[in-house]
Parts: sequence; structure tokens; C-alpha cells
Amino acid sequence: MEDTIAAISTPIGEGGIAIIRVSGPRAFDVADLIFRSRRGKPSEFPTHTLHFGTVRANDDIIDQVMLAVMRAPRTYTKEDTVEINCHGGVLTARRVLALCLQSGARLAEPGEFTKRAFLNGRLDLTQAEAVMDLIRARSDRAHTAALHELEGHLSGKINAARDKLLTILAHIEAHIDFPDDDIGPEVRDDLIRDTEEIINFVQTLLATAREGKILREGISVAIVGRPNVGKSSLLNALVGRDRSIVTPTPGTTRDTVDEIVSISGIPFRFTDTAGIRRSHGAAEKIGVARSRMALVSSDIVLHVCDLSQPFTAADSDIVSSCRSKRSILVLNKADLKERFHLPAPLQDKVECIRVSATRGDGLDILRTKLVEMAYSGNVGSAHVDVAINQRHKASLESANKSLTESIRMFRASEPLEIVSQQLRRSLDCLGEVIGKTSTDDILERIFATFCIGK
Ligand SMILES: Nc1nc2c(ncn2[C@@H]2O[C@H](COP(=O)(O)OP(=O)(O)OP(=O)(O)O)[C@@H](O)[C@H]2O)c(=O)[nH]1
Ligand SMILES: [Mg+2]
Repeated sequence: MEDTIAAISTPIGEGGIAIIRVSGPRAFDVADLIFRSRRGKPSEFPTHTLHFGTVRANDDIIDQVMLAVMRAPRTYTKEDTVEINCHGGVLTARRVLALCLQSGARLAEPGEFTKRAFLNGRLDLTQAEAVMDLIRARSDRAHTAALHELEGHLSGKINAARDKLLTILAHIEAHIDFPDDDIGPEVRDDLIRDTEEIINFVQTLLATAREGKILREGISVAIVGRPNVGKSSLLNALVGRDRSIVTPTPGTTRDTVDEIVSISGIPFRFTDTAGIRRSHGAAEKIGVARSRMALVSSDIVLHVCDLSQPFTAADSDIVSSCRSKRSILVLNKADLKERFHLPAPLQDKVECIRVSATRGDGLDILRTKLVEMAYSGNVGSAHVDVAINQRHKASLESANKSLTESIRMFRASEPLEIVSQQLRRSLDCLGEVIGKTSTDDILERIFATFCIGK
């Protein structure tokens, strides 16, 4: 029998309430031992009810709480579950948890509640992953996509494709069992066409991988340039608050500063960096190295120049560093007199946008351009249905490969046993996406990324 697990399911830190979740066959025994109320014992309460009482260690009151009783199978994990709502604050929640652990529960591993929901058939694997996507969603679009996945949109599509593949397999395997009646050319064509349809479907899903990556990870945008050109001012303007320190002295920003902003529903992670120049001291040297690292690792670079100053060799260096990247030359301080002149050879190579970080001019144009770049010119549809993650992508690529191979074999009139083996392999790859065929290490990898208490 499974053991009973417990964890604090709310974030660590101060808050109005904290929730300790207990799930497993002994959940009510644990609750009976630590909870007192005038109305009786948790194990006797009706399911899906909430009760006021106290949590006690022997006779010492630890806290006044609300305790929720939920009996299997109508719970998140499909097991008996108790949730204790206690007053927020690190100490109280920890003491309640410690009591649960002394009374027969063990500490849950990260994602273990959701893992049980998966193993007990409440969620399939894409839905379990969607739970984490939902927790991490930083923009409306990411949130919508995660909800759709949680509702089973992706699994529904995968299941439909698997059903279709099973029909094809049944057909072929019937002929293996009765080798005398060979598959006629017309039936063969039909089967090939059906398999091609599945390939098309797999490829349509694969095409959503980029959007999936954007929605899950956000797009990283490095803000780089010479000192004092207004990089930090630009970050603050985009974020809408004073996130980064701004002063008239060059060399103000020493370390990188990250902030996530949602633009048109897409999460962008902006990184303000130290002004790039020959460094004045050890800290600045490290800062400049970090600026260069941010430039190299970002999806998009905003190279900021001060247009009241001439274009210099240092700017030219930064332009060269951006050559293989998607970048925008942001000409800041558009409210001042222009003394900037882009060298002729660069004029049709770099994209320029004039802005004033302090007055706000040009920022909307910059935002629009960023969204355009995020989708490489083709802005994602407003209606996000599904957007696959990297794990789905790997399985679907294998499915694509083995489906294509099975068609080749079929066309080459190779023995039906071999064709059917190949199709079974494709079926497994599709099954991997939803967790129908999954190994322990896939599960371990997925749930290890979860937070404790989920
Ligand atoms: N007139 C004008 N001044 C600006 C504008 N943007 C920034 N500044 C000023 O330029 C100075 C430098 O701004 P920062 O945002 O600190 O520049 P930075 O590029 O982050 O500088 P470092 O961190 O030192 O590399 C400050 O005095 C800002 O107020 C603008 O659009 N117009
Ligand atoms: Mg700065």
C-alpha cells in the first residue's frame, strides 16, 4: 500500500494563510491525532467539508485552523486528502507539518502529489506537465495554453492519432495472421494515405514547438551598449517602474538586472547590463564580462545608443558582436539634439528605432517590433490551442521518423511483420507524449522540476 505524504503547499514566507496538504491511506489517522474540534474527528466528517478547530501537540495549541476533509477518489491525488489551512508565517506552517510527520506521514518529494494524480489516472502526463506550466505562466498566452493542455486538448489529439494508427495496425496484423490473402493494391494505398495523415498531424504539432518554448521560457532580451546611453532607463520604461538604478554618471550599472514583462501576452525577460567599456576596476570588469555573456546568450539584443552622441568604434564593436543575432539598434534620447550618424555600410544592415526612455516616445513601436521578432515576423495566432514542450517534441520527432520509415517499407513491399513493428514503434512514441508508455526515468525527470507540495 502507498504511504501517506505531507508538505506545505503554499510558498515559504509570510502570508495570510499557509496550507499543509496530507494525502494517502493514513491521511485521516494523521488528522485525528493532531486536530481537535467540538464537532468530532476528521475521520468521521463527511467528505468535502471544512471544519474549524485547533492543531495540538499533546495539549499545546499550535494554531487555530480550518481543516478540509476530502475522501478518495474525488481528490487531486485520488487518495484520501486533508488540507490544513493555518495562519501564514514560516514557523506555524513548519510546526504543523512537523506534527503531521510525527503522526505517520512522510515528507512529500517535489511534485509527488501530482505524480500520484498521474499514477492514479487523474491526469495524463501532458496534463501533469500543464500543472507546472500553469504555476510558472508569466503571461496571458502562456496561461491560456497551459489551461488548454490541462483540459486535455493535447492528449485528446494524441489519443485520436493513436486510435487511427491502431486501426491501421489491426488491418495489417490481420493480414499477417492470414498470409494467404495478400493486401490488395487499393487497400495498400488507403493504408499509406491514412499513415500520411498521421504524419501530417504530427508535423502540425511539431510546428508549435517554437511557440511552446517562447510561452514556457519567455524570450530573453539583452539591453546592451556603452555606459550612460540610457539602458537602465529603457529597462525601467519597459517594466513600468524603477527597477534599475539610473544616474548621470557612466558606469552606474555593475551587475545584470533581470525582469519579466508580458507584451501582447508574450513573456519577455529583459536583462539590463553594465555599460560596455574598457573597465575601471575589478567589479566593473566582471560586470562587463557579464554584459557580453548576456548578449551572447539572449534571443534578441537591444543595442542602445545615445543619439546626442556620435557613433563610435565601441558601438561598431557591439554591432559586430550582434551580427549573428536578432537585434535592434535603439537610438535613445530622441528628445535631445541629434548628433548620431550611422556609418553608410551599416545603414541597411541594422534596424533602428528612435525612442526616448525618459519621455516614452517610440516605446510602442519598439514593443511591436519585439513581438514581431519573437515570432520571426509571423505573429502567433491570438487563439492558443496547444503548444508542445521540448519533451513532447523529442517523442513526436521519433514518431515522425518511424512513421515515415514505415511508409517507405510498405511501399517497398517489405514483409508486413516488419512494417507492423515499425508502426508499433510509432505508437509507442505517441504514447510517450501522454505517458501511456513511459519509463521511470522520464517520470522522475518531469516531476523533479516541480515544487514541493504540488
Ligand atoms: N534626455 C534624456 N536623457 C535620458 C534618456 N534616457 C536616459 N537619460 C539619462 O541618461 C543618464 C544615464 O541613464 P542610465 O539609464 O543610467 O544609463 P545606462 O546606460 O544604464 O548607464 P550605465 O549603467 O552607467 O551603463 C541619466 O541621467 C538618464 O536620466 C532620454 O531618453 N532622454
Ligand atoms: Mg545602467
